[in-house]
Amino acid sequence: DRWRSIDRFDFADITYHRATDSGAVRIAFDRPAVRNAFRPKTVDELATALDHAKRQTDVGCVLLTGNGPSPKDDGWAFCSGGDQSVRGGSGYEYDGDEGDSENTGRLHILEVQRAIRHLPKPVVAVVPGWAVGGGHSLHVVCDLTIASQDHAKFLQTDPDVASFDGGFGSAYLAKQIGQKKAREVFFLGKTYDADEAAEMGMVNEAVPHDELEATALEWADRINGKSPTAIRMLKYGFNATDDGMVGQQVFAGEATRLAYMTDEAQEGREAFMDGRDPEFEDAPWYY
Ligand code: 1HA
Repeated sequence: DRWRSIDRFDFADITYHRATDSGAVRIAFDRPAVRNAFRPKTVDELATALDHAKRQTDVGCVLLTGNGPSPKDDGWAFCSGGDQSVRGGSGYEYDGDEGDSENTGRLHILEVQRAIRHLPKPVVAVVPGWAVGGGHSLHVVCDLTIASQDHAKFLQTDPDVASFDGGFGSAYLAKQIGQKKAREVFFLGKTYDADEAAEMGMVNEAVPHDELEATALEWADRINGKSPTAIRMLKYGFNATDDGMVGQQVFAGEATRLAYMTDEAQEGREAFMDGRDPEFEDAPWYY
C-alpha cells in the first residue's frame, strides 16, 4: 500500500507504480513465467514508462525491478534478457501486427539503456532473482543495484546464445569490477549470488529478500531528500568521462540550463527582443 498503480498506459508486459508518500516510481518487468525476458513490446513499454518518469518533476528516483515469483515454479527474476522465442534473423520481432509496420528485428533495448543512462535522476536496479544476458546488462547500466541475498543470481549467457553487448553491458561492467573480472563474467559464464556480486563491486548492497523493496524505497527516499540539481549534475558528471562528446553534451546542457537562470541570460534575451546591444557590464567575471 505504499504504491498506487499508474494505469493510464494500459501496459501488458510491465507494471508501473508511483509511491504514495514519496517521489519514487517502480517499473517492473511482469513476465515472471519466462524469468521476465523482454520482447519488443516489453521494451516499448519500458521506454514509455521511463520517459513518463523523466517528465515528473516531483519524482527523483526510479526503481527498476522484476515481478515474481513465477506461477510455474516460484522462481524469481529481475530480467533474463531478450526473449529467445521471438528472436528472428535480425533481432527480436513483434508478434502479430503490433509495432513497426516493417517488423524488422529489433535490438532497441539499447535505446532503453541509453534512456537509463541519460535519465536526469538515479535509476536503481532492484534485483529479486535472475539477472541474465541483456537483463544483466540492464542492471549494469543502472546507477545503483540492490539485490536479494536469497534469490538474486547474476549470469552472462550472451556468448551461449551468440549475442554480445559490447557496450555498457561489458565495457562499463569492466569499469565497475575490473577488466579481468568482467572478462570472466562473459568468457566463463559463471553464476554469482548477491553477496559475491557486491564483493565484486557491481552490486551496492545484498539484503534479505523480504527487505529488498523496503530498502530500495528507503534509498529512493534518501535520494529524494537531496538537491535535484546536485544529483543530476553528479550523475551526468559520473557519466561524462565515459560518454565522450555525448557525455559532454548532456552535462553541458544542464550547465546551459543553469546559465539560463542568471541575470546575464535574461539580459541577452531581452536585448535581442528589444533590438538593442546587450549590456553585460554588471555581470561579474566570477573566479
Ligand atoms: O545480448 C543481448 C543484446 C545485445 C546487444 C543488443 C541487444 C541485445 C538484446 C538482448 C540480448 C540478450 O539478452 S542475449 C541473452 C538472452 N538470454 C539468455 O540467454 C538467458 C536464457 N535463460 C536462461 O539461461 C535461464 O532460463 C535462466 C538462467 C534465466 C533461468 O534458469 P532456470 O531458473 O533454470 O529457469 P528455466 O527453466 O531455464 O526458465 C524458466 C522458463 O523461462 C522456461 O520456460 P518453460 O520451460 O517454463 O516454458 C524458459 O524457457 C523461460 N525463459 C527463461 N529465460 C528466457 C526464457 N524464455 C525466453 N527467453 C529467455 N531469455
